[in-house]
Amino acid sequence: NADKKYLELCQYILDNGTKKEDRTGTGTLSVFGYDMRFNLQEGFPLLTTKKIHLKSVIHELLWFLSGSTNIQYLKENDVRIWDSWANEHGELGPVYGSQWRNWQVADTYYEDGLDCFMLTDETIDQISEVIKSIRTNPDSRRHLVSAWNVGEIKDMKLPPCHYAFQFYVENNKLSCKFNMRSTDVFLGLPFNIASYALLTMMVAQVCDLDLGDLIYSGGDVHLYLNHLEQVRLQLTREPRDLPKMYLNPNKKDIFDFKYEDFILDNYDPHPTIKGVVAV
Ligand code: DHF
Ligand code: TMP
Repeated sequence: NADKKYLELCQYILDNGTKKEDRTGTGTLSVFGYDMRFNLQEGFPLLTTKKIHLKSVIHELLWFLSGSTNIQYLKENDVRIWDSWANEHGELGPVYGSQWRNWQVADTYYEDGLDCFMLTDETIDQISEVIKSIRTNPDSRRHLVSAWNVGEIKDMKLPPCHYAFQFYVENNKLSCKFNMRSTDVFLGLPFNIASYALLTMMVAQVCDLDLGDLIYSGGDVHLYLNHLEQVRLQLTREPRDLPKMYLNPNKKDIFDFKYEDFILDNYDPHPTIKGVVAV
C-alpha cells in the first residue's frame, strides 16, 4: 500500500534524520538515499492519509508534456504550485518541459572541403524518442529521459528535483523509475509519485503495454522542520483503499491527452493537512 510505504519513510526520517540547514533557511531533518516501489496494478498511488490536490498534478504533467516553461497555462487553470519561482513574465527558465521536449544540441562538425568547423542547432524531443524506443526495442536499457542539462542549470529558476526517469519492459509490462536529487517529503513527494504514476500509465497506453512498478529513488530526502507537526498528525491516520485511475482509452498519442481524459474513482482520503512551502 502506497500510504504505508510513505508513512514508513516519514517515520524513518523522524527516527534517523540529521538536522541540516538548507538553502531556504527553514532547516530540515534529512537522510541520504531512499527507495520505494509501488505496484501500479494495486491501485493508483495517490495518498489517502491526506487529501492530495490531483487537479494540480494533472495540469502540471500536461504542462511539462507540452514543453512549456511559462506558468501562464497553470494560472489559466488555477494551479498555483509554481507561482513562487517564476519571474515577472511567468518564466521559469529551461526547466522540465523544455528539457523533455526541446533539449538543445549545439553540434559542431567538420565539413570536408570547408576549411572550418560548422555549428548547427537542433533540439531533441526526448519524450517522442523514448516512446519510439519502447515501441521498437522494448528490451533496451536506454529508455531514459534527463532534465539535468548541465550547461543550462544556471538559467533555471530551480534546478530539476526529479532530474531523470527510466522505463523498463518485462512480460509486456511497463515499469518506471524516477530519480530525485532532493525531496520535500511532506509537500513535493505525494505530487511526484502521483505524477510519475500518471506518466507511466499514459506511456503504457500509447505503447500497448500493461502496468508494472513505479520506483522512486531519492538522494537528499528531507522533512522541513515546519512540517513535523503535520507529519506526526498524518502518521496517526489509518490508510484507506487506493483509488483507481482511468485514462480515456481512445488516446493513442501521448500529446493528445487533455485534463478531461483522466478519471479518478473511489478516492476517499482523510482531510487536507496544510503546510507552508519553503521557497
Ligand atoms: N519547493 C519546495 N521547498 N518543496 C516542494 O515540494 C516544491 N515543489 C515544487 C517547486 N518548489 C518546491 C513544485 N511542486 C506544492 C506541491 C508541489 C509543488 C509545489 C507546491 C504545494 O504547495 N502543495 C500544497 C498545495 C496544493 C495545491 O495548491 O494544489 C499541498 O498541500 O499539497
Ligand atoms: P533545492 O533546489 O535547494 O534542493 O530545493 C528544492 C526543494 O523543492 C527541495 O525541498 C525539494 C523540493 N521539490 C520536491 O520535493 N519535488 C519537486 O517536484 C520539486 C520541483 C521540488
